[in-house]
Amino acid sequence: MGLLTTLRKQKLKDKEMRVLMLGLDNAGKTSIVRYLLKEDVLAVAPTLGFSIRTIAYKNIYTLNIWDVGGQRSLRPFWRNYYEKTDSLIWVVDASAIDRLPDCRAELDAVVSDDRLTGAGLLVLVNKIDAIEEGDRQHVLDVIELELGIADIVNHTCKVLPCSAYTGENLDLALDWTVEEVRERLYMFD
Ligand code: G3D
Repeated sequence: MGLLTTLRKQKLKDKEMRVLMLGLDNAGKTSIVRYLLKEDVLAVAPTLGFSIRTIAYKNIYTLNIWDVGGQRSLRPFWRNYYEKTDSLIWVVDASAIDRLPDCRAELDAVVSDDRLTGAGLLVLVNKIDAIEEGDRQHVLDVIELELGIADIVNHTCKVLPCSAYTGENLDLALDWTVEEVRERLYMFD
């Protein structure tokens, strides 16, 4: 067992997980965290650096969520947050299809960084409330295709539509994240 795995397992025994939340600016990262913390989602202001928010998951695990600003000028600094990440959440704006090429380029760079190898990857397609019911599957298919999700092989990956406004699928997002980390780290027992 490698040193990194040992350290991560120790952290898991301490019941702590480090979750890095990234994506382009305006995707809804801060709003999602605010929803999960039962804070007023409509009171968000742009994240100008990063913030660490702590979520107690089912009174068992403590999730430290690193919400890092996604403005172009901040993206070169993302790599400073990779170390010790257990799980990655990538947030995409379902209503900003025109930004998918930019989103893909950034996601490609993130998932191919060695420091994140092995971390689970949850792609949250946020603002799904803004898409007509009948168009949702099509929008999800386009996003999966444009982001090249099928080509991501070095991360266990899941795509979930969600909304920080309605809370749709956000409990499921946490469940998946925690379960993926738990299964992966205990696999070495
Ligand atoms: P960021 O942290 O990724 O930069 P924010 O994104 O959380 O600051 O959200 C950016 C804008 O998107 C905010 O609107 C916010 O209210 C809106 N938003 C976030 N999540 C959702 C969602 O699920 N559905 C919809 N319809 N809008 C959402 P403003 O107007 O403040 O820029």
